[in-house]
Amino acid sequence: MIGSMLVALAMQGLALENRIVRAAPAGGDAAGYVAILNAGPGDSLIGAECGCAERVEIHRIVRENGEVSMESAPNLAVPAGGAVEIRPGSDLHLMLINLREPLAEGQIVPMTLRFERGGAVAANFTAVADTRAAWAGAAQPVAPRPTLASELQPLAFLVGSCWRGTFPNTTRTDTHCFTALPGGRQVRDRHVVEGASGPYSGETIYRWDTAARRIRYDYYASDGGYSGGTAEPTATGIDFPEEAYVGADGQRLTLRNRMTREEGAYRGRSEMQRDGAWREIWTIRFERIGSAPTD
Ligand SMILES: [Cu+2]
Repeated sequence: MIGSMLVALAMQGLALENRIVRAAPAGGDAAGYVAILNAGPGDSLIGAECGCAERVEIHRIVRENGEVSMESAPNLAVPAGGAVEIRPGSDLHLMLINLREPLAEGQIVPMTLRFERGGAVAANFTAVADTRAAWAGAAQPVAPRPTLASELQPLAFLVGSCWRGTFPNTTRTDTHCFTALPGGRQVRDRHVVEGASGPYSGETIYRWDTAARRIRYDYYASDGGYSGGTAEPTATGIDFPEEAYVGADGQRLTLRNRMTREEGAYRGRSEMQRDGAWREIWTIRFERIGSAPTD
């Protein structure tokens, strides 16, 4: 029965399955359950609402010194290409608090789940008397194939999007589009600089270096220049501590770059080493301008 109501929200990369809530009288509380499948980049469940209840909280069951209690969790991570099951019998449930109306068995209960990245996702839940039986009877949710290898997760926030920044004091723009290669073992960043004297573009491939246990990247530019280095995840973004760049003219440079995440954007800072000192080349804020084209 529940299986027939599956809705794949493919556009957002988020799908909600096995949506059930326990039948309960008005004025009481009811636990809700759902399987969240995420075919897209990493996300986080940050809240839920139901017209049927005063409020809905994400609850986690805590066992301490033989006592069982519930605490409200501010959010719940939903990994890229993964699934989270808020399942009867687990430590997680959605708590519908102070029901405004009775939830009778079989009743459709519209709810909205809010995700940090995916925004509001509305879905109909079904009130059931026995949540465990209903969950067990539902089609087993199948986690989507990972879109990105776990080692490349620090890049996940970039993947699937295009970002554009303007070089300081110019009208020159730099546009980067990040996609995962088939299999999710590499990330490709294609960029194009527009507004310069001539056309300039390039491509970076990121991959996990199994020997060095680091993310490695290699860049090839349309003018023949190339570079490479490693990427280190930080608390605020990604560092590229040492990039060996060879220009079209054969000149070798040592660069370092830092990517700092911001709301809907990231800040890129690039420095060059000269005479033992680091000098800034530029800092550019790249704003997300849309989805990356798939090919
Ligand atoms: Cu609870």
